[in-house]
Amino acid sequence: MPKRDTNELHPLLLAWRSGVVNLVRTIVVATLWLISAAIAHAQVFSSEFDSLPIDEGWTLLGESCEPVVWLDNGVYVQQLNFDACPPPPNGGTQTWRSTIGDFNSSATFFLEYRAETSGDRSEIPGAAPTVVSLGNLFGINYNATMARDQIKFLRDVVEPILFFDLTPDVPHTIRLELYNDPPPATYRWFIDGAVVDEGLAEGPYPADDSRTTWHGAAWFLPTLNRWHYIRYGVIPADGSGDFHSDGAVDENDQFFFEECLDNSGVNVDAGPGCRWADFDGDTDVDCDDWDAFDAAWTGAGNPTVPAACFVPPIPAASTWGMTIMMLGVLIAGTLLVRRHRCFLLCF
Ligand SMILES: [Ca+2]
Ligand SMILES: [Ca+2]
Ligand SMILES: [Ca+2]
Ligand SMILES: [Ca+2]
Repeated sequence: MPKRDTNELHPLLLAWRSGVVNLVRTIVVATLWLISAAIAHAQVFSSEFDSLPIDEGWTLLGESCEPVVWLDNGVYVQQLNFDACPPPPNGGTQTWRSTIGDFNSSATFFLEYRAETSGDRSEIPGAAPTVVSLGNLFGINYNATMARDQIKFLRDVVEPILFFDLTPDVPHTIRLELYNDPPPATYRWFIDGAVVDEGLAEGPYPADDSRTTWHGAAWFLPTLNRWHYIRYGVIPADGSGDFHSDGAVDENDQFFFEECLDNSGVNVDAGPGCRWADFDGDTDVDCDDWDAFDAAWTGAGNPTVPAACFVPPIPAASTWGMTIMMLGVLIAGTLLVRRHRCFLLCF
């Protein structure tokens, strides 16, 4: 059958076909834009525990002996004991996981978490009371097991195991930074902002089916674990104001900027997790940095000024004039009233 010449198609059919092509093109462009926007915004994953882990992107890997959990003002609490399955060992546990394959081939990567636990250091050999680990199926493993007053870092089964004492009964910020490119890949562990271990890594990470796992457990003793946040992703550029490395300085960054500001101030080192917020590179995050953050703002409108950096507006010259005139009128009025009283009462 001879092919029909397009020119023979009815003008209405041609218009309809052109409309469909344009619609498909628009949908494809919009979809690609949305995908690129999602990827761009996914440079940092943050779980702040304003809601339950399941609602913040974590998958429950397993639990046992009826862990009791709740949220407490942005903190996820795990109460793990032996009530449901006595006697020890091996009481309550709860384990959460997330794949981090989106960050494969990243030049840099960090994981930072803030937590506090009542669990005893004697629990550490039993992978308790808290564990955070990064690993994959090819042997790379970064593992932090934290108790009330001690933490153990395990980088691989063949590497030295490191123990550090911790101040008990306060939350601690644990941070791992990985530098993959340029090679050779290196790692750096921090406790509360201070480097405690660094060196050559086994290889670039994340790579090859990577995942992060966090876990609470009661081995021989009960524990109360308080998880403040867990964040990971690409290390944001120093002084960029762009926590998520998404090219925008907006309300998504402001929460983290204000956290840095609250924990720092003039000449107080803000720590490795806040280098991106330190615009002038003097290690602190103060109101000078806020001014730079404000100037770099690309979000809608203007950012809300943090209370620490709020400066009341100075009255304009005309306002000063009005104020002085009103004060003069008040003083004159007071003097007149006094004289009037004296005229009536003083004779
Ligand atoms: Ca929190
Ligand atoms: Ca940003
Ligand atoms: Ca400063
Ligand atoms: Ca600064």
